[in-house]
Amino acid sequence: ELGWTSDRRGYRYSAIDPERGRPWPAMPPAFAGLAHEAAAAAGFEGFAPDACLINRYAPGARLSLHQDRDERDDTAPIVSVSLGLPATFLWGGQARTDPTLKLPLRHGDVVVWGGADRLRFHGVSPLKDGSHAVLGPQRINLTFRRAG
Ligand code: MD6
Ligand code: FE
Repeated sequence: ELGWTSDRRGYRYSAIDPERGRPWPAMPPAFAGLAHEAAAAAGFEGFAPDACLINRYAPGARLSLHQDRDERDDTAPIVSVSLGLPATFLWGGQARTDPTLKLPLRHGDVVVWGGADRLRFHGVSPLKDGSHAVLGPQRINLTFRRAG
């Protein structure tokens, strides 16, 4: 229902894909179901994502420490699915300068965060060189959100 867009006016969630001038493709039910079940397993019942951001990381790419705070509903968790090359997830605190845990993420891993931890700082260390048996020299991360 919603996708992350950027233009001269800045960044925001939008119901229209600006490249096609049409609504985004529907979330595959299997993906929405996986996100719902992963959230429930982590204690967040009733998660119904309306957005899935897809980020591709090539070797060397990183994601600096940040908070996910562009979603209207911050009572809903974030569900993050990692595919392809392994990565190190940085799990910080409520302040940018808090110490970070380093969590290895491998193909198929799912991370859920929400509740009191919903706005924790987090990021991804620079991806190491390599090639994944299925996806080749890349990592793909899906994050499911309740954005609207
Ligand atoms: C990850 N991704 O790739 C963590 N945040 O493991 C994120 O923290 C993230 O993929 C905001 C927007 C897109 C993302
Ligand atoms: Fe994030």
